[in-house]
Amino acid sequence: MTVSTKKPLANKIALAFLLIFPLSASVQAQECTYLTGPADAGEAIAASGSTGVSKAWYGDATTDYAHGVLGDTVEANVLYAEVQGKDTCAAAIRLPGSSVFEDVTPRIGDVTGDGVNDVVVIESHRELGASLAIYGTEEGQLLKLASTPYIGRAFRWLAPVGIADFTGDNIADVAYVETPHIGGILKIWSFANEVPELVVAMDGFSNHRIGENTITGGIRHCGDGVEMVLPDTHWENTLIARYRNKSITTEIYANDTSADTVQRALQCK
Ligand SMILES: [Ca+2]
Ligand SMILES: [Ca+2]
Repeated sequence: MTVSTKKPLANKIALAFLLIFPLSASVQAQECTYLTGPADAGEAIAASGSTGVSKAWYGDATTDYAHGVLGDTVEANVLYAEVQGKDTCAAAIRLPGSSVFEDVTPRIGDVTGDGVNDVVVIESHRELGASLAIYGTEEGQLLKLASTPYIGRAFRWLAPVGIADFTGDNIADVAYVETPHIGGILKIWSFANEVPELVVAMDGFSNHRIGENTITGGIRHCGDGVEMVLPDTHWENTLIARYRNKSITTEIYANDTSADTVQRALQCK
């Protein structure tokens, strides 16, 4: 309930203030209004000094896609992104009703090779399942630069391993596990010049369990090139996977997949 109390003296003072300082109302800072996203969705922040997208996060919680592999059926309809050096409200893009961002957090990196940071996200279509999509910004607007084909069926997901240059062309690539719950396939994609290209695919991996709101494993640099840390399909072993000579080789790091073990592997221990 709103209580209205008349304060004639205060009103006169306020009016006098406005007459004396007529510009004060027009120099107010711009208000940015953001929709709230899924409760456990994190934000991504780019390294300082980089160009392009500096911060990205999800908004507008929706229950339109009742898959629920991330612990609840609340996903996001909107992606927000701030751009380095631009002191304005964040750019925003809303997916059409057929799709949601089914993800834990956006990722920031330059995967197109132009030196400008992009946003890497998971989009799920209600009939075709997940796709990995790359967004950039242009004149304050977010736009999709490239994406992988949808998996092809509803409720089929993918979980990113990380962003790194696996191929050695000095342009970061993206690795993910497709269908990590039902026999995961590790895929590395290049998005150089905004052209999606599947570099390699190999089955036998997983990096997510149904109901968890985190993705297990990731990328490590331990002096022997880029390596991936992730569990095998049955979550029996923690593996180190490498892209070498146009194929993926694996090595067993440990015969368990506990969070501690995976963390030790990521820390090169
Ligand atoms: Ca880029
Ligand atoms: Ca590359």
